[in-house]
Amino acid sequence: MKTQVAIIGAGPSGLLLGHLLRAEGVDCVVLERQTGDYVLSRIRAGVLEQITVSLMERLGLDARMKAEGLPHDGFNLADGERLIRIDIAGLTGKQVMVYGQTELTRDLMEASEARGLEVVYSASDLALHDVESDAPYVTYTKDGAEHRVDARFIVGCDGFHGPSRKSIPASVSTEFEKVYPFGWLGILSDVPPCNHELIYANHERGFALASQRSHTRSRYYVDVPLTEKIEDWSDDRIWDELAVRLGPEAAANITRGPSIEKSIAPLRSYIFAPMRFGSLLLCGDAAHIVPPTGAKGLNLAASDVHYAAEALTGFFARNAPDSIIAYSDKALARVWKAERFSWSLTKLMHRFPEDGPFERAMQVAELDYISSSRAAQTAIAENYVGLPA
Ligand code: RFL
Ligand code: PHB
Repeated sequence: MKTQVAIIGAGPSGLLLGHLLRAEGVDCVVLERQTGDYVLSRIRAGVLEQITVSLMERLGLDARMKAEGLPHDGFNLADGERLIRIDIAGLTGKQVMVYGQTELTRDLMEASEARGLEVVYSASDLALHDVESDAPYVTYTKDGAEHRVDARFIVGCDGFHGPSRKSIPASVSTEFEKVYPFGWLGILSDVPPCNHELIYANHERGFALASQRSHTRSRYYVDVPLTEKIEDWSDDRIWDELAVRLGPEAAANITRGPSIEKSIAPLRSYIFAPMRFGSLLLCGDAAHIVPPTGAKGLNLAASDVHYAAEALTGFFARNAPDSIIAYSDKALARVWKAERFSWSLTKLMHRFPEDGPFERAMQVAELDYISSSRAAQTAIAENYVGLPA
């Protein structure tokens, strides 16, 4: 098979890019290792920035998001006693949209056939070849048969563990990494949220986040040491811990219920540069990971895809080959700022094993400063809502 762009991975990056390219008349195919149902079973992001919402609008795939998503004007930081509200709408004139990654992915998946976007699921043993040349190709196996896709470009949208990034030689790339000494234990439950806006809490006992997917579905997290086993966390133990860490005001409004999903996700900051090598471009988690504290992972994937679509349509539709060369620097400029914000909010809101009373006092002082400074709140709000692309 021959195409203009071979996209590896049908997560949100791969599907969004596929739709944007098809809308501009660029030929592409998306190759995914898992089944569609498996991709939809991964419970991940919940908060969309304007850039992600705008891409769905541009594609005309925003109807369900507009009907079922919850626009939020603000969120809260908690220090164990009080809530500090960050009025994102008042401070930036913008909003964020609470709409699950699963739902966004479903909307993209369901529209692919009608939009002429070919997605091959259950493609195993995928390998990239000749990515440094102008004639790269991908091989994979499906239903016992071997397949080959020749393309002008390959875009790696295959997440942190995918093969794309690994086909870029170490001699031309640099990795930046920070692994955090804790993970987030998440619980999803069909109960009303304890608050109409998100609450990120830094309590003596650790971090907690009260989030939501709808008026009837809640998503909560607590941080736990990486040595913890999910089997040791009964639903009751998680609800008890949330009630303490979120503080008395939120605790009074928590509705408990059975978990639909429960998992521990490690926290990491990671950047791979450059985000292009020869005819291979990287987008999303394939190139970078942020700790989830800033709600940036999916949104950064969307901004990469926006730049990649611009570069690729520039190449094919407008005869502008330089757009491909500019891709990595453009994408990385936004990535680094989102990495910085996610790292600083993670440091502010979590207890680190090496922290003593001094570091705790610094966190309390910073939260106190934020509570009284419009300038500090504006800086947080404009980063949270998403810096301009
Ligand atoms: P994905 O979603 O990992 O998709 C990659 C796809 O590539 C496929 N793949 C392969 N396909 C073919 N051949 C191979 N060899 C392949 N290897 C892998 C995979 O099966 C998969 O389908 O990456 P993508 O598209 O770049 O999207 C990134 C986002 O998923 C991620 O950044 C966010 O989920 C991060 N994240 C959050 N982001 C936000 O913007 N807001 C949030 O509120 C937010 N909360 C979160 C999060 C991530 C979390 N976890 C579990 C890591 C909360 C959590 C708990
Ligand atoms: C979520 O709802 O899963 C969520 C929300 C905000 C974050 C991270 C995760 O910062």
